[in-house]
Amino acid sequence: MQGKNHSLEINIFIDALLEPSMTKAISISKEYIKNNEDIKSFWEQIIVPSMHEIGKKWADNEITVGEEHTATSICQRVMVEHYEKILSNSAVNRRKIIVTLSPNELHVLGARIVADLLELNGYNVHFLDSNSTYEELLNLIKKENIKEIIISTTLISNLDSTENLISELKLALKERIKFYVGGQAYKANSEIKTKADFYIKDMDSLLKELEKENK
Ligand code: B12
Repeated sequence: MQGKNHSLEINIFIDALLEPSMTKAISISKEYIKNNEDIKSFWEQIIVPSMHEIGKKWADNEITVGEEHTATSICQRVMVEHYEKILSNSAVNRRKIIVTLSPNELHVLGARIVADLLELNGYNVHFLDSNSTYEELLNLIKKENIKEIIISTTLISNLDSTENLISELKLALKERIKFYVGGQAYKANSEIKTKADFYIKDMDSLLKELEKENK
């Protein structure tokens, strides 16, 4: 399914999200996903553009915030439907990584996609959403001896809190930890550094960078 024009599938998927029909959304994904490669393609080529389109419809007052919420839940449910396949690849190379969100960031789907695709590539991912506290994050880093942390940020207004979080963690941890940041908040200005070690523009670049760092 990769390398083709996905506009038809995107439109059908958006219709299922807005109907809303969980059953239709799941069956569209099952029809599309025949192997592990298709998981990455479905997450990136169907779910991401569909949710971005949902965002435009919300901004244009064509749909309500409730419909936006429902669309997110359906996407999360679709992703869970295929999680067993993802898990069968996870922890193959056993490198532990934390994927988390900036403080106050409620947009969880992008981070979840990043986490799933890292697991699909053999990483052992610990996922912390924005309900987690700073202490929980710090304890997990220490307990699991984490060396790499990925932070996803959607709202530009959350960039300052991201910078504070990274500064505090760097101060609190004696060991050298690498921070990788990305997400929509950086799209307008990739020069924003938020004291992270790397700004990464997409999933393929993240996988390359992680590999390079650990050679
Ligand atoms: C669903 C949604 C919500 C839901 C989120 C529910 C949930 N549990 O996630 C709810 C209703 C809570 C919500 C709330 C708000 N939202 Co909202 N939301 C969206 C919407 C429609 C979809 C988000 C999504 O899932 N996108 C799909 C994901 C998969 O894509 P992604 O985030 O881009 O992730 C990909 C890449 O960016 C990348 N990536 C992400 N992180 C990282 C990290 C690294 C290291 C790397 C390499 C890559 C990477 O990988 C992903 C896969 O390719 C977007 C529209 C949009 N453009 O995304 C608006 C949108 C993000 N929201 C917006 C706004 C304004 C808000 C609110 C401020 C509204 C309000 N006034 O209350 C609040 C803020 C809440 C908060 N504090 O976070 C604006 C943001 C504008 C801006 N530029 O700041 C958007 C763009 C809508 C719009 N068109 O205006 N929202």
